[in-house]
Amino acid sequence: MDTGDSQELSSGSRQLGISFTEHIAEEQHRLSPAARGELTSLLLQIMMAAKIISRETRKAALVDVLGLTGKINVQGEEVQKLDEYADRIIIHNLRYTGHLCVMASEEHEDLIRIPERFALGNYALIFDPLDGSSNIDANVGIGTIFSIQRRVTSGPTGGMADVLQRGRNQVCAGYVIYGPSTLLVYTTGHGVHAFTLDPSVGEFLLSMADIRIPEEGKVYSVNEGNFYRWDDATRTLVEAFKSERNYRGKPYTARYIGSLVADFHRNLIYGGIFLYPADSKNAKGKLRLLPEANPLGFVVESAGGRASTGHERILDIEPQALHQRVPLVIGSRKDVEFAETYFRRAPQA
Ligand code: FDP
Repeated sequence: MDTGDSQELSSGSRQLGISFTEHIAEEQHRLSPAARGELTSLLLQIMMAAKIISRETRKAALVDVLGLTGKINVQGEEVQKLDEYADRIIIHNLRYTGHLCVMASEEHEDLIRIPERFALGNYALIFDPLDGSSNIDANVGIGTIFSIQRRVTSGPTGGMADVLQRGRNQVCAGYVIYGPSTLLVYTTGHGVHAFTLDPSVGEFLLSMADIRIPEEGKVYSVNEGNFYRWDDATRTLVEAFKSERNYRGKPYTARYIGSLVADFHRNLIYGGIFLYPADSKNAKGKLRLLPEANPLGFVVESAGGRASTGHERILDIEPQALHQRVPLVIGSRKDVEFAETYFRRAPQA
């Protein structure tokens, strides 16, 4: 029986409807035929964790998982039960694979070591298990964000240097949104692809291939409740978006969910800009460089967009600490460039 390429069922890794599993196997073969499949297998385990988290978020209200644990995390925020659950699922699904040397989660103060009984691998995984957690109880889209770096240390364990790498070194990054449908978006720097979980077959199926963010958008997305905490440059910029004093010469539409993955994904598809600038309460911004800004920066740049602090490219920042925060200005290229002209006129915090 001929099971070779001549009988191909699909016409390539970017055919809509193809499963995530088949897509990444095909992509690996196409982009690096000599690879040993480590990254592929890592991504499959991330997909597995996402399926479990998706299942739990769907039935959470029924089984009393929603609500706070009563604990405060390293960021000084209240920890939601689902955050803890998602964090545990990811660690347990990834630590034994033999592909990771270390992990870092937004929920853990220190690095997460691979237990000695498991083999070490060539990659480091950085993740935010459940982003947008203040929205959990309201049934609003929340998500998991992940970033994969190649190991740079040698020795018996991975270390901080594996995690504290510039965003431009990322091998792969993406996110999963648990919303009306569960969506997985990822890039290895060669196109951004989205997969929708089909619950009837339990597989993520390719729903958008080679996503390109529109060069300019109509949407600005920022928590305007912080207006009186902003500096003059930020206030003038946001006023420009609301008026005709912007390069498009017409007002933008405001959209703010308050769940980074959901706000980011909407702008990726429709075009637009998301900002979480520094303010008098969050002098360095609120969002984290490693589990949030870097992976979304890698995704947006791979889709033709731009990610910046307002002063410098996110992916060029040399990380100093695991939980470092940065101002984030991200989205359509022209909108971000327009915003940068305002921030660059103001002194850098
Ligand atoms: P949350 O606090 O709900 O986890 O990263 C944290 C984050 O959400 C982002 O998802 C979101 O974009 C931002 O904070 C919302 O912050 P504000 O409530 O200050 O607007």
